[in-house]
Amino acid sequence: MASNWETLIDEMKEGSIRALTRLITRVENREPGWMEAMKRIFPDTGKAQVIGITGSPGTGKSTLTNRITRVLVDKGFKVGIIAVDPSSPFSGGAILGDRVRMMDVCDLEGVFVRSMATRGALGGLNQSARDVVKLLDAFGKDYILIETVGVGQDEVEVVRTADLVLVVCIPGQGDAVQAIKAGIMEIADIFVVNKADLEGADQVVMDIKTMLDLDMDTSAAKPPIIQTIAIKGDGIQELLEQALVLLKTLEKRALWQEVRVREELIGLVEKEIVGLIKKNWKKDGGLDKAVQQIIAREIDPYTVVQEIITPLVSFLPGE
Ligand SMILES: Nc1nc2c(ncn2[C@@H]2O[C@H](COP(=O)(O)OP(=O)(O)OP(=O)(O)O)[C@@H](O)[C@H]2O)c(=O)[nH]1
Ligand SMILES: [Mg+2]
Repeated sequence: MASNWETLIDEMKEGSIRALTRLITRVENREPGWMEAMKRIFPDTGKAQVIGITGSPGTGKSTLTNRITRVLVDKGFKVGIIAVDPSSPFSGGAILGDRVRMMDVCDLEGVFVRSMATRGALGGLNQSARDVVKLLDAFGKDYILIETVGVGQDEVEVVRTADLVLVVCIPGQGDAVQAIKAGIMEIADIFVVNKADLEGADQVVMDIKTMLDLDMDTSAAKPPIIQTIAIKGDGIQELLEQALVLLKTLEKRALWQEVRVREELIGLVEKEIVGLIKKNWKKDGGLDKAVQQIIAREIDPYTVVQEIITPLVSFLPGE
């Protein structure tokens, strides 16, 4: 491992925010040695609790995140925030920094905010978020909040793996119904009906209750529904109390741990093996040759794939 990785990790462990920021960027960019670096960091992870905050655009997720952060900081906790920016379909990149600036808690002692683009992450959004969570965890954050817009599979995947998921709805947008459509209904541990100062908040609560009652699984505990007015801070204490209680009691946490580790492992292996094959295959012109041979019908793609896979199988770990 390049020695500057080591220096960065040491500095990060001593509390350097600059080192943390650089580590995140370098791991996100998959700079050589990133895996060695993550290996060194892994023993210091597993302590932070991760809360996902999702919902339709403009429901007040950032305002809630700010409020929750303030309460946690007041309680003496250190908080990391990951704000996932939807990438513009035109530029392919994100409006990076915008979200970070929106977070008025950036300057609070013990708070670290990181923006992340939905696209462009070399390791994939999901893995990138997992890497950042680990880095923040190792840095000593007690709570990590991940804000994502609840549209699009990638964003939903990211919050899904949080220890606790808040799904934010607001009155007057049929958001409760939208939530089901986006498939985020199932992942909610708590429903937050924000903008309760607006007309129709009670109706949204009723809608959510109705939907939950339709759920066939009557044995499962229903997620609480909490009304908030994030701009004023109303309901935030109650929300957080419920969240902390659930975090302590959720069986999901243990179950998820297994699912998460499994998914992460398979995801990493997939990415690495494919990357390795591509790199080596291209290097000696083997890929070009195979393409030409297939076009000339001298060989079929299936044989080519089997030729690659077969020798691999004997090296795969067994039980
Ligand atoms: N009336 C009212 N407005 C609110 C409340 N909470 C947030 N807002 C406003 O709603 C708008 C959107 O708030 P954000 O916190 O940026 O919402 P968001 O869900 O993070 O938005 P995106 O990240 O763009 O999806 C802002 O103008 C907030 O001031 C609330 O409780 N009541
Ligand atoms: Mg936001």
